[in-house]
Amino acid sequence: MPTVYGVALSPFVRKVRVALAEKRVAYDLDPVVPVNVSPEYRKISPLGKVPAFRDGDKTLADSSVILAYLERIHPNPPLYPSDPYDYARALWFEEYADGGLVTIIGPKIFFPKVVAPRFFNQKTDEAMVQKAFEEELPPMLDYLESELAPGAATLVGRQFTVGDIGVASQFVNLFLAGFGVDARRWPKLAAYLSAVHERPSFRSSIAEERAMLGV
Ligand SMILES: N[C@@H](CCC(=O)N[C@@H](CS)C(=O)NCC(=O)O)C(=O)O
Repeated sequence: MPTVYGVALSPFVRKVRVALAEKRVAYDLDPVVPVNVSPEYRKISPLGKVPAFRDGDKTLADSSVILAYLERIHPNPPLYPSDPYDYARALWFEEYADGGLVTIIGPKIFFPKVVAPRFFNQKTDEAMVQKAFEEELPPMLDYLESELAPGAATLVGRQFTVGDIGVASQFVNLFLAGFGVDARRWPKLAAYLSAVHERPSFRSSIAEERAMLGV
């Protein structure tokens, strides 16, 4: 059975777990916390980050790399469109999440609201969190709202892709931190996120993470 390394609350670990669930692949989870990682772990993940992945004697790091590998090993259901432009758009939304949304939701909202007080006994910088939520995040949500078709449950055509996994995974962290997406201001995005988070693949991760945090 393959092993996923990394704590469940990481949006990048969640991406891998959701992809495995979509593809109905069983795996073990080794909940590595990416702080002062061991030299052994660094051999699997040279940047010291989570997730990493082991499949027999093969190891990989980085959620996007792992998802690309999984697609080749377990092609069904496909999480990458076959049309070249749709394929690139799915990668773009994955990048929008992994390189864009995370820079606000991770260090400016989820970390100070959830990780700092619970795991590091640190006070939340509420002013930073409010500024991130009220000023920095909205333009990023405006863009997603503009990209969604009315009633769409997927970002690229009608196929559920790595783009949806990346984007919806970041919003799990926003919601776990106690924030939401205002359906009056971003109606398509709010409905889209509800639909994606209702998928069994996301539902089981979210339930497990809520139980971990007691929220
Ligand atoms: N591009 C990487 C990002 C992974 C990442 O930043 N993971 C965070 C946890 S959410 C981490 O390990 N941070 C520890 C560090 O940067 O040292 C991926 O997609 O896997």
